[in-house]
Amino acid sequence: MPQRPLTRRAIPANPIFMGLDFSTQGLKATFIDAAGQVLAEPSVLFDTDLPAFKTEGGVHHHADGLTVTAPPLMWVAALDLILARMQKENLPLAKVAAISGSGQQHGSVYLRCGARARLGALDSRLTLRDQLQDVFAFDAAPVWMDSSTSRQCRERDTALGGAQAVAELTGSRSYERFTGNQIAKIYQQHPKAYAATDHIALVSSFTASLLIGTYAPIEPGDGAGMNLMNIRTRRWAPAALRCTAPGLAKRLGPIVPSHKVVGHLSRYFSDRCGFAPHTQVIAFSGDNPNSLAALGLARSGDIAISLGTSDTVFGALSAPKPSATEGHIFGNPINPQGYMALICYKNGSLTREAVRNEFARGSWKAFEAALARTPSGNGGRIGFYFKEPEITPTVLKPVIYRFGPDGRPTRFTPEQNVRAVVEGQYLSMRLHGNNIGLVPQKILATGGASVNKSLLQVMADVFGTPVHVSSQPNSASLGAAYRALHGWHCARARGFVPFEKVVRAAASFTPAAEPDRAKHRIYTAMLKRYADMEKRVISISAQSVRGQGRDISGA
Ligand code: 5FX
Repeated sequence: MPQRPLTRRAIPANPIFMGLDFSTQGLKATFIDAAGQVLAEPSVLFDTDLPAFKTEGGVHHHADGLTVTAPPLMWVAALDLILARMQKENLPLAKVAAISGSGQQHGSVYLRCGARARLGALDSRLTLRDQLQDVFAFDAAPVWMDSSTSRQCRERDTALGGAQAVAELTGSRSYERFTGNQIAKIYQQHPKAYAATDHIALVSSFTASLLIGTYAPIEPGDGAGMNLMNIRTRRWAPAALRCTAPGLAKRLGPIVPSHKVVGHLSRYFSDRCGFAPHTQVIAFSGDNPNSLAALGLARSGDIAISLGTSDTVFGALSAPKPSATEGHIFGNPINPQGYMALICYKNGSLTREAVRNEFARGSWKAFEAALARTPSGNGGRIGFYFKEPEITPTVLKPVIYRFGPDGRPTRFTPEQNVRAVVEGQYLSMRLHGNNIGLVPQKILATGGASVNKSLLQVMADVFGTPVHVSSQPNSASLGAAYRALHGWHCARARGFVPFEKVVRAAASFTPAAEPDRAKHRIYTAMLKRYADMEKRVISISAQSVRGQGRDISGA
């Protein structure tokens, strides 16, 4: 999609729309016009632009190896900084008619009593950061990479009748990173701070709250990532709240449809940055629901694979089958009656990069050459590379497993390691995607690593379907901008308007790889062995976490 600079001299006659994406590593804004054309995309990187917060990849890893948090004040400071950059670039903020946004999913922000009043009375001469330092009941927000709440997950399973019952009710079995389990841990370990908490927000609703000057509600795309929302009614599930912490409903506030105007931009932003006072703010959602919106996936059919910090596989569904073992069902942010299915991997780009650094001299060129020199199927070798504790499947300890064609642990050459990490990741996506109804006719590849053609060819061969790519490598902020445009149209029509009627410019896709049928047959034959080995890996890893196992990680 061609981009042209947006300056005061090139102010479009029509209103413009802004999407803000608070991802794990940074904040990005996407400005579009009413036709969906991208106009400008300023951004901020947490580690380098805000070094005082001392994050690595936007987060703090704690000494227990399981707890991962981020400072919520950093997100506030990032908003200050990106707004300053927008002003410096002379972006015509007064033309912005509506804003929506995206946040890394599952992360939670705990606001103390008095926070609402503070948000509503901001002084436009000061930064947000200066005024919001002490509104947090906790300075650390648990984020999606956290895996420290296994105990709370088991307690939820027991209270609600088992893993399948939790999945049927909330769309997912109990997952460590899901917000309800994080809230339960905070309530149990810090009861005084929990008592002092007036409001609990997701990253998405917290950042929307900054804009509207009061607590913004949660919507069903992101609300489904908490193990607290009834996935079918899209309301809080009382039994799920009860087994989490007392007084939770009032701390969470309501759930509203994703296309709803949750408020208008507070006066602070018109006085300080020149936005129009009536700018609408549409409910913010999670990064994955926003990525779905960027691709216009309102109905079942195509699936998307996003190759990013976390790899995700997702698509729209009309009749979800929540599973006690696989993935998640979320609300579909562009179809209020619809759903989306998602599988999430923690070991995405950073793990591919770690293998590249160790076995391909840190060069993508050498990585691609290694892929080209090795046969599809890797001669029967299968590898599992968990640099981070993994979500799909659950593996709580970082470890690498390598199996030879005879199924025995073995060493791989550098080239075999390169092929094994790529094939293993896609075989896993095919296996687990199938299990929750994500069977692609066509794959839309997005995310930073989707620029790598040889990765896409292996993807096409493993799935046996064509792979298309978007000209927009990072889609959550674009999806948020599209949702701003959509919500604005819905508000004007005083009711829901089908997304595809008003957002015709959903990201344009171009073919990137066609499957090779013979290679696809090799992968289909490999899938059963992969599934069997994955079971072994889960079992070895569970024993090793309990201190009885051994790692088999020959290089
Ligand atoms: C989804 O369930 C996830 O945990 C991740 O994709 C986060 O949303 C990344 F921000």
